[in-house]
Amino acid sequence: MLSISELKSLLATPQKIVITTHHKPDGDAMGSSLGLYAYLIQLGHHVKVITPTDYPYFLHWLPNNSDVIIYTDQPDQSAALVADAAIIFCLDFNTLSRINELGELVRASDAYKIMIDHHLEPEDFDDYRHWNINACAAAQLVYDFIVNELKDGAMMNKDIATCLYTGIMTDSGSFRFPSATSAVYRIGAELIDLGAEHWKIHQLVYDNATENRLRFLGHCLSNKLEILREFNTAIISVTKEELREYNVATGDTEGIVNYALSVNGIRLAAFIIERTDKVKLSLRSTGDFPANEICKKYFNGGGHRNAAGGASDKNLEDTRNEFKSILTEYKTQLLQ
Ligand SMILES: [Mn+2]
Repeated sequence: MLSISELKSLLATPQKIVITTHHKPDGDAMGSSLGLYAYLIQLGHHVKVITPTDYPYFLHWLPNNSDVIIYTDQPDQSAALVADAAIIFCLDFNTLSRINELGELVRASDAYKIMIDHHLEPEDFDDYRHWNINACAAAQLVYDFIVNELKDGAMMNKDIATCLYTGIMTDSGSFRFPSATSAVYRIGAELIDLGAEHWKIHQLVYDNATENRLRFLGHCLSNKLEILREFNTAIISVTKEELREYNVATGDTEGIVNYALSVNGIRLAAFIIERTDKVKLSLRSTGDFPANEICKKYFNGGGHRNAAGGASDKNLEDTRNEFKSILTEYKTQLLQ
């Protein structure tokens, strides 16, 4: 393990640095990565952000987005950068399986590995860890890392603030989840003072839907929403054919599960989607209902208590039925 002073002295001279984040990056993954990127380039480091896969169009406006390398587009260049890096920052994930094939490349690299994350049960692959499950976003921890660990708050600027605000906003449900504590609001205020245009960021992320996305959402709500009042649970499940029919792109399915959760009295919502290789599940819950437990126990996944995901090798119909049969076990908690 590295100490913070060893890490600080390492960062005192220009290094080859890779920042990577989980596959199918979301607002926090990209916001924390590009926020740290904007900080590190100021110090004169040679920095690359490498994502395992592509990510939604509504994150492409983030500062320095054009410098991001997508592993699946440029595997050889990505592998060379990882092998050559002196430091690899791993943001918003804590097991190497979350970054697909990049994971084994990172493991094999001689670089110092720095984990900045807020997910449960970190794997032991890192040399320095800034980890806190109570943080609402990895972006919050990047803020804390720069300002309180490296004591380099003077280097904060508008680009960093914009990226970190995006990460905190998206992972905290626009500052409304219980994880959005008064401390998080204070960081938000600080980021606004540094130049983050909160109204514009919100608009670019949330009021930026394609026509396809909105029509697909309409289809899900009108035709696919299933309410199980006996379990206070709502399910939306969609087939491959429907994804094709609506021309659904990366990111278009994001957040649809939250509409199911917004129905009055619903404690648990599932969005079940048939992908080419697997059936994927995305669960959301309210209060202390452990969505992550269901994902971990039955669907080879995990996540946070109120937001978790998993996958199944069964077909869509069987996966939906399996999910429904599991609800009996949780009936008391669901009806609380
Ligand atoms: Mn996150």
